[in-house]
Amino acid sequence: MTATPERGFGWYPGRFDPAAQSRLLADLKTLLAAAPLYRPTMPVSGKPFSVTMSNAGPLGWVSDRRGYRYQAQHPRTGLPWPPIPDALLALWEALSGYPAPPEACLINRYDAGARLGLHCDSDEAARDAPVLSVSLGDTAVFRLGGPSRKDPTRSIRLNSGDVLRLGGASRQAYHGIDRVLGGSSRLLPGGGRINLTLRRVTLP
Ligand code: MD6
Ligand code: FE
Repeated sequence: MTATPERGFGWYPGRFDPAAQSRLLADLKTLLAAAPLYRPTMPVSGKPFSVTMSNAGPLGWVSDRRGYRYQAQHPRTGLPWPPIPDALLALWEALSGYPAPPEACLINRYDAGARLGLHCDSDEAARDAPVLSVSLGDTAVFRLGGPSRKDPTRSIRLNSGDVLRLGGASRQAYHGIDRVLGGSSRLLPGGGRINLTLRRVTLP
């Protein structure tokens, strides 16, 4: 036995039902009023991301010319990130199999044409904790590969309310968003997609 199954890869279609999605969206609206979405830039090149971002929790993931890192303050407002909504803390309790709470909830917003290149989440010291994600709004074409960029990949359609866990071996797997299917959900006014990723950053 090498992996604990409940901490490995998991895909939970419709884990949040439509009512729970609406409640979570209401929480996000309040949260984003305090910590507005902003457009980060790539390290070195300074190229803007096609997604806009914000965070909740004691730490937030940020990217700028100086690199990728976690920090306690919103880079535009200078204020601490708002707390992680209770529904997401409960999700982590239920599905992470990890003995300590998440410290960061990265909020990615995809408007028309936005995508996310193939990457590995590797800026966390707690690489033994899974990363959990919640999808809201339009369906995304998620690409999942292996630990090497050249490994074969498969494609997963993430619908509104779906939860994904990258844990165990899949924690080191390359993944990204190829595209978002416009008009596939009516949850977000004006369309688009929001993805929330819950991470443990520091070793408990
Ligand atoms: C997204 N998700 O769904 C991007 N990372 O928009 C991720 O990059 C991700 O869904 C780690 C674990 C789960 C994820
Ligand atoms: Fe990721």
